[in-house]
Amino acid sequence: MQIPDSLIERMRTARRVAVLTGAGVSAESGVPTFRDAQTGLWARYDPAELASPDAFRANPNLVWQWYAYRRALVEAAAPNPGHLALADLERRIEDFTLITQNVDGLHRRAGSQNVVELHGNLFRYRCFHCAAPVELTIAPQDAPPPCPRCGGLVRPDVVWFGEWLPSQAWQTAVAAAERCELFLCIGTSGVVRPAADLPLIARSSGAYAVEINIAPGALDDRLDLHLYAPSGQLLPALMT
Ligand code: BV8
Ligand code: ZN
Repeated sequence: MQIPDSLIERMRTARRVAVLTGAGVSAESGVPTFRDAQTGLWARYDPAELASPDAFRANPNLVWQWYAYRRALVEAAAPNPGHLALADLERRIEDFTLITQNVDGLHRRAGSQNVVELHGNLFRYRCFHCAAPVELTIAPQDAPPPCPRCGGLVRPDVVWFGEWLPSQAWQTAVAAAERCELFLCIGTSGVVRPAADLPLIARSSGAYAVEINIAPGALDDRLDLHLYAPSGQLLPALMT
């Protein structure tokens, strides 16, 4: 993959950088992306159907088992060179914000410190009824445990479709997109909003916006540069 010298130069000189990642950055860690056919048991369910409050209300055990399955996948996975390259980039850039749609926690495991989790985290829990945070040392496999505070059902602390993003995370992400001079949009289909608006907010605020993906998607032709290669290979090359 030939990386344009102009981008290498921007990476060398940029002082304010924001990055948005999607499921594609975890693909090379063996974590299926949202729109890949989920393997095995989950091939017949549409993830967007499971990741919703209605699905949890209708069938809490099924939704809970889907997240238990995904936690097991992530626990067996390791950060890949793409995650590690982004952690390295954070150490080099004075004003660096890593914004992720992913809920797998792999950026933090790779050493990234300042991670804005727009959609929550698989390994955090809260009560579906009273919203109290819930600590689980061992998460049960087959059904949600009861909330210690109100007896309601415990849910994963992730943002489901139709739910608002955590306002602090969203405000931090928009502020970073508005002030950055270089915006990297990596491994996302650019379908889910409002996250997908961030590269456009950055570009309209004067940033140079780059997409890194293995194939064109919803963001195609809307950013300044589109590089098509696996992020686990391209990001380390970008950091040299
Ligand atoms: C909200 C947590 C306000 C849960 C997730 C019309 C307009 C605007 C909005 C909407 C609309 N219709 C509906 C909406 C709202 C909806 C939405 O955007 N729907 C979409 C489907 C149209 N958004 C919401 O509901 C959001 N909330 O809008 O609140 C509101 C309030 C009330 C009522 C209405 C609105 C909340 C969205 C958050 C949903 N939660 N995750 C969980 O994970 O279980 S989103 C989920 O999708 C994951 O977080 C995932 O990360 C995310 C986005 O997907 P991607 O990350 O892009 O992953 P995907 O599989 O799609 O693509 C992978 C990409 O990687 C591909 O491009 C592939 O080519 C690439 N790739 C693969 N391998 C590699 C690679 N790239 C590089 N290297 C590789 N090796
Ligand atoms: Zn409760």
